[in-house]
Amino acid sequence: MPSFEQYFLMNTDHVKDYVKANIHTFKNAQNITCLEIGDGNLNYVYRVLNNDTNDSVIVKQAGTTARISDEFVLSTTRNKIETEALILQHTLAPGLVPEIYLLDETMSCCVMEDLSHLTIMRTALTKFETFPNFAEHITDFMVNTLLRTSDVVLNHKDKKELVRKFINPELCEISEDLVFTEPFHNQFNRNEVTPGNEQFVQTHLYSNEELHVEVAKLKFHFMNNSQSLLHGDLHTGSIFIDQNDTKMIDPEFAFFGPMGYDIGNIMANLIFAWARGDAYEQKEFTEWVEHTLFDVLDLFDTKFNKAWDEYATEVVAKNSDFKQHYMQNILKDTAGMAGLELARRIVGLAKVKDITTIEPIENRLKAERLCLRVAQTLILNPHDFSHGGDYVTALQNARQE
Ligand code: SR1
Ligand code: MG
Repeated sequence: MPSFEQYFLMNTDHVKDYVKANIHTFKNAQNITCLEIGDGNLNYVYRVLNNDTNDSVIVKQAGTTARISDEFVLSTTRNKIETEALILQHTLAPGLVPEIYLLDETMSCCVMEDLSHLTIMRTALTKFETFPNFAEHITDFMVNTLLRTSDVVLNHKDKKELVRKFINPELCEISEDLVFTEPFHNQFNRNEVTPGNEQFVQTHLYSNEELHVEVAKLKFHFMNNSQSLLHGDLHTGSIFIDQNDTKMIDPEFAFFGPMGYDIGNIMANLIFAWARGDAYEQKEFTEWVEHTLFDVLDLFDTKFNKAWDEYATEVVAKNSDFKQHYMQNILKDTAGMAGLELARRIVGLAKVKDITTIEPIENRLKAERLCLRVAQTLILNPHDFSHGGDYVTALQNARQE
């Protein structure tokens, strides 16, 4: 058995030994199964099952490059950031993230609660499944993790310590490139525009100077506003779900940035689900998505206001006009960031199954153009999006164009 005292990338046999050596419920296990189940772009994820007791755990290990492409050479310390984010989020939003059993900084891995009885939300949405508790759960998660890591609530020195702890330059660079830069310029060789939409992308993204200015503002806002501890990659592939539970996973992109980035990612990924539902004429499903878009933003607003009154410690924040100003800025950021996520997942390196699996191709092209039209509206007119209903109206308008 390897000693696990020096980092190496484990295979399934190593992971079995690792769990036996480190997790007491597996210590004497004779009959262990281990499967690599990761489908993300960066890391390796193993499900380890003790067949005699039915105990199971997840082991997640960071490699030295991203799975999606060797071009991304990354420090394996990202696993520590992810695990520490999950530990903090667990205290702020209990029940909404997996429980961590072990963080191993040498092996750049963690062991956590097995959530494989749940489904990845994006996979379920592509089958037009709906989730009645999603809006409640995601808004509980976002209000608690975002507001309660901001200067509104935290002692400012403690908050600065956390900002330092969660400095995450490599993963932030990926977002700065893939979300804020490459989708809007055609000189980067990582974009992939679906044949048939080249001219549309040229006009609406690559040659759109007015859009470029707003994107630049959003990029600098992302890099320079350490407002809250973000999940940093809060899309529907980072959520496990069923009819009762919702669990947010994979915060390896966590860092202190503008709250609107997380909220905007959720809104954009619901829009991808809507666009797919629309392409397949799934009326009941698209209506559920519309209600959810509506509820996510409006519940966030209501709960955030309530939590502010309960948790704010900053003296100057105990002022209702300031609170309103703060919320208006979050909603404006949310719209802009949602627009960026919509654009980058259509033309950039990391796409989404909701759209890429739409057939026939004409319908995919149409859904992509719809997403890009909504993206443009969100980025250029973020002040027009202060309610969930404004997103639904934008979708319906873009559908008519
Ligand atoms: C190189 S990583 C590509 C994308 O996958 C992650 O989930 C993030 O969304 C990132 O932008
Ligand atoms: Mg991920």
